[in-house]
Amino acid sequence: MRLLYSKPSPYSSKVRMAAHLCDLDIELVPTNTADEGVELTQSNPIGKIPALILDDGSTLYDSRVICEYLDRLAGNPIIPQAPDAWAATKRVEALADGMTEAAMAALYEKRYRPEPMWYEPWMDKQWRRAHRALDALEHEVEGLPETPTLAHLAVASDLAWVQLRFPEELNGRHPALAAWLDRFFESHPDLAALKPVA
Ligand SMILES: N[C@@H](CCC(=O)N[C@@H](CS)C(=O)NCC(=O)O)C(=O)O
Repeated sequence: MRLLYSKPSPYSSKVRMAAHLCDLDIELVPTNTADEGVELTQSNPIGKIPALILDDGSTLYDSRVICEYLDRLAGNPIIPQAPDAWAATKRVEALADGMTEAAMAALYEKRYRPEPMWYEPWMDKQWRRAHRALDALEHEVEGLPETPTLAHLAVASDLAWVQLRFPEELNGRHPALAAWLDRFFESHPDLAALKPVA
């Protein structure tokens, strides 16, 4: 299997952590989404990473679908299958990824639009969304089980991305989450090696 990814991408980081815990070997293909290259757009018409190319040439996206697939291939080591535990895991994943989606929308506003066109009320809305999600994550991480699940991977990759792009948001505004992230990566150095980096 081959994974179209980039090093700073939080969703790619989550998939790489999942593949690691599922003990699956995946070839990594560095991919710049700005190029809208043929391999990317043929693998994922939406033109986003991560995208997984399976051995038979078929493809999978987005990160949540890829993680589900890897977990099934490996016999469910990271997604509990009992309904309540499954729901708790997937809710935290959706919350962490949704937080990142909002913060990334605010980032993209400044990255991809000329400054005179930046629309502050829209960026403010994204940050209100991200802040609510970060507040909720502070409570959610307290209830996570000891053994890492997909929920831990989503929270860790998403928080590490916030720390990379908006360090003050995590270290200054959410020190409890920053401390959780430090503790998690200290206990799991193999996963720390897969966090988003510039
Ligand atoms: N919901 C998707 C989100 C994927 C996503 O937004 N990926 C970003 C990189 S982390 C991307 O490809 N951005 C390029 C763009 O939006 O043009 C997932 O979980 O895979």
